[in-house]
Amino acid sequence: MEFVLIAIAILVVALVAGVGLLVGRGRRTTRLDDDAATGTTLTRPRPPQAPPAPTAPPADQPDAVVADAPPSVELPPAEPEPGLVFETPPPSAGRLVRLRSRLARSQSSLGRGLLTVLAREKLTEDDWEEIEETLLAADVGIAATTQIVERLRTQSMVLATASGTELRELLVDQLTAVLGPDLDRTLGTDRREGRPGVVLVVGVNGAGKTTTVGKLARVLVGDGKSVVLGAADTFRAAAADQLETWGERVGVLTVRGKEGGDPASVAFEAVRTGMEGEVDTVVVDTAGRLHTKAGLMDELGKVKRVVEKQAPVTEVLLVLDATTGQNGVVQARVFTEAVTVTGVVLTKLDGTAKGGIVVRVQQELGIPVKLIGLGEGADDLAPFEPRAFAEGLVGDA
Ligand SMILES: Nc1nc2c(ncn2[C@@H]2O[C@H](COP(=O)(O)OP(=O)(O)OP(=O)(O)O)[C@@H](O)[C@H]2O)c(=O)[nH]1
Ligand SMILES: [Mg+2]
Repeated sequence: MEFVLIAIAILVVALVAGVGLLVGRGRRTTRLDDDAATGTTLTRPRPPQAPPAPTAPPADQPDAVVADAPPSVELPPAEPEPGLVFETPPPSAGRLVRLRSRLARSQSSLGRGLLTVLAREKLTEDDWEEIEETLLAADVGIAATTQIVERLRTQSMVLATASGTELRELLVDQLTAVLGPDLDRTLGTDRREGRPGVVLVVGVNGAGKTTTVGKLARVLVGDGKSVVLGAADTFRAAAADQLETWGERVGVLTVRGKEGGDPASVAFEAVRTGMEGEVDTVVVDTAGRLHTKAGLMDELGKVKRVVEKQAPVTEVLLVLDATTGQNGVVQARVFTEAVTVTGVVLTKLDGTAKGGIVVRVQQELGIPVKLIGLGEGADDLAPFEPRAFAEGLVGDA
C-alpha cells in the first residue's frame, strides 16, 4: 500500500513539472520570479551564457536592494518563440555614411548657401558676411564660425579658381576641423576587469533617451556584443514596456522594477544581472528630468553611486534634442554638474536645419558627441564621425 502511495506521489510531481515546462516554453519571453525585495522581473537575453556560479550579495549592497536570497540568474540562449525571429541590426561601422543624407535640412541652408557664395568670382566683404550669417544660422556658434571664415579667407586665391568639387572639399575640410576630428569618441561599452561595461543614459524629458537606449542595444548587438537593459525610469510603467519592446526585438533582456520604485535599485539589479550573465554591456535608461529640479538631479548621482558598488559606470551619455538649440546647451551644463558626462548623444538631427549644433555643443561643453540620432527608424542611430558628418552638412554635388 505504501509503495502504491509513493508511486502516485511521484506521478503527480512528474505531471506538475511537465505542465510547468510546457507553459514556460509557450511564453514569448521568460520572466523569472519577482524579486521579493525589489519587485524586479527579468526577461531573457540573447547571448548564450554559461550558467553563473551562485554568488552572495556584496556586503555593501544598499538596503533597498538587499534580497533575502537574490534569485540566481541563469541566462540560457535566448530563443524566440516559434515563428518569431530576432532581428539582426547592422553593425556600427558605416552607419553615418548611410544616414548622412538625413541631414537634408541642414544641407539646404549650409551646403547650398555657402557653396553658392563661395562660387562667386571675387568675394566681397558682403559675401563674407553672408557666409558668416549662414554658419551662425546653422547654429555653428561664433567661435567656430570665426575660425572657418578666417581659414577660408586665407584661401581666397585658391577659392577664386576652384571648381565646384574643389570648393566642396575645402568646405568639408574646414567643417571637419571644427568638429574635433581628434576627440576620442570610443564608447565605454566593453567589459573591464571581468565586469560588464555600464552605460547610464540621462537627459531631460522627451530628449530621446529610451529610444536611444533601444537603438544603442541594436548597435551593440549588431557589433556582436551581449547586452542587458535596465529600465530605471520607474515613473511610468509605459517607459519599461517601451524599453522591453526594443530589447525583445533583438533578444536582449530587460530588467525592470515596479512603477514608482527606486530607480537606483533597478539599475543595481540590472548591473547585477549583467555581471552574473557575464554580458558585455549593461545599458541603463533613466527617467526624463527637468534640469531645474535639484532633487531629481541628485537622484542621478545616487543611481550612479549605487551601481558603482558593483561595477564602474564606464559611460554616461547625455541625450540632447538637437532641435532645442541654446536651451540644450544650458540643460547640458546642469547635467554635467550632477554626473560626469562622458559623451553626448544628439538626437533628431534629421528634423533640424541647425546641424551645426554639434560643433557648439562640443566646443561649449568640452564633451565629445559620440552618437547621433537621424530618424525614428530602429537603426537610425550612428556613431559620430566628423568627416562623414561634415560631408552630410555640405551635401552631395
Ligand atoms: N525624428 C527623430 N525622432 C526621434 C529621434 N530620437 C528620438 N526621437 C523621437 O523622440 C520622441 C521621444 O523619444 P523617447 O525616447 O521616448 O524620449 P525620452 O527622453 O525617453 O522621453 P521621457 O522618458 O519621457 O523623458 C519619440 O517619438 C522618438 O521617436 C531621432 O533621432 N529623430
Ligand atoms: Mg524615456
